[in-house]
Amino acid sequence: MTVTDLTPPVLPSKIPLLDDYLRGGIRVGSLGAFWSEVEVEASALALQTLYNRGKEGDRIIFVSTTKKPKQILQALSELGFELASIDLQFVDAYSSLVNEKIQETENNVTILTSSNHFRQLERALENCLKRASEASTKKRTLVVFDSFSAYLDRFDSPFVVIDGLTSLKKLFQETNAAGILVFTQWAYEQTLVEKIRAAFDFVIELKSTSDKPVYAMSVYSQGTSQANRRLAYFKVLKPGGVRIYIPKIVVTGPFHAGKTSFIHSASKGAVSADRLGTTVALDFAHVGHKGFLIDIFGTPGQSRFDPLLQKLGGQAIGIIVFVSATDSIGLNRVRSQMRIVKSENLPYVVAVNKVNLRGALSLAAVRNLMGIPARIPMIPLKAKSLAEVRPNLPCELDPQDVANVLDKVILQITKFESSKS
Ligand SMILES: Nc1nc2c(ncn2[C@@H]2O[C@H](COP(=O)(O)OP(=O)(O)OP(=O)(O)O)[C@@H](O)[C@H]2O)c(=O)[nH]1
Ligand SMILES: [Mg+2]
Repeated sequence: MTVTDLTPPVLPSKIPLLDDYLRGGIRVGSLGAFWSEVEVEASALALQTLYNRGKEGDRIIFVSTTKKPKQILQALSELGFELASIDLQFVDAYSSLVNEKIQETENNVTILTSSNHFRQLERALENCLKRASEASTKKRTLVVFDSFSAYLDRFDSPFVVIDGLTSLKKLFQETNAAGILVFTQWAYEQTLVEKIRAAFDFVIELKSTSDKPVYAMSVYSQGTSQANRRLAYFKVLKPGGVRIYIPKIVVTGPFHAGKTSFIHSASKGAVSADRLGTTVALDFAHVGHKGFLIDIFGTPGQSRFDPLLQKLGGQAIGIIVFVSATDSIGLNRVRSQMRIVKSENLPYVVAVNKVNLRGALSLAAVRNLMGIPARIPMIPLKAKSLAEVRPNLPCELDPQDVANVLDKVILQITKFESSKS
């Protein structure tokens, strides 16, 4: 047997950063939690994971304790998720609790008649999972349990259920499955909280922030020390789903380098305050990119706006230094802008625009002139179509070049975060 045979396969959540933090994703046979404060949209993360795995061909079993399956389908549709090709089954541990007349006869719903009998729930799950693993040995199953805390609240002695988690995990190991439970922390006793946490292989802790509706997410797995905690921010878009949120990237650089052009190329909804072809206040855009949502602020290139630059730089979590390969005067000026935004202390990249114009300097020459260290990425850009460039009007930049800049700046930011922790 080789070493790889011993490693259980991994189900990536496909939520950016989360998979890095989980070292690849959710391990088959494991049990994890979205563990949240009240008021955090933890269910949205569970639904996003469910959807991402469903699209990858995994079977999904949703154990529902606070909603009817129909309401969950509704929540999925509000997030904009297309479910036609997804193998989704429900274990409904809710309807009988509220004495709903049970009308759902779809064959993908198992309704529990006694909603607070853990053995019954366990048996229903076991049946679903065993049937599934008989039908196909290759397919894997993700069990989503929302919400586990609401379910616990039904019991006078929740310890019985917590002990039951161990048998669930064993069941997952036998049936090529993994489970993720939503847990909202109310005022539980500390000993209970510790016991529950210890039952999970990993805990994704969710918190609200002062900047609602932005939430913070951090991951603990067994053996991870507090110091190794990694943090990410997210928002929930309806429709759209979960987006890892980067609150402020600042684009700085000399006059006329193409900063406004870049921001408008990155987002159709960008807004600018331009006068006579130059930016006089700010460019701003919400940019969606590969599961991230980034707020990008473009600064004016002229030096009279330096105080604004200073203020924005102080709040930035990443910088794009934007220069033109045809403007050697600007390449000199940019150094003072970089000092003002303190780019050296932040994750940053250098975007070199207009590389295909006559007289453009090579990337190496630009790096030399600006004195940029080798570890900092430099990304070339050009106009999408030279024929469409107009004097004093922003133009559209090559989409692949724009995407490269976004990729690289996100990488710098996330690398930077993890090197701090
Ligand atoms: N040929 C070419 N022209 C470009 C490119 N990018 C921008 N331009 C043109 O350069 C001029 C300045 O572009 P902007 O995007 O306004 O530059 P800016 O950096 O925002 O300028 P300020 O706000 O004044 O500092 C416009 O006429 C653009 O059409 C490019 O890649 N190639
Ligand atoms: Mg501008």
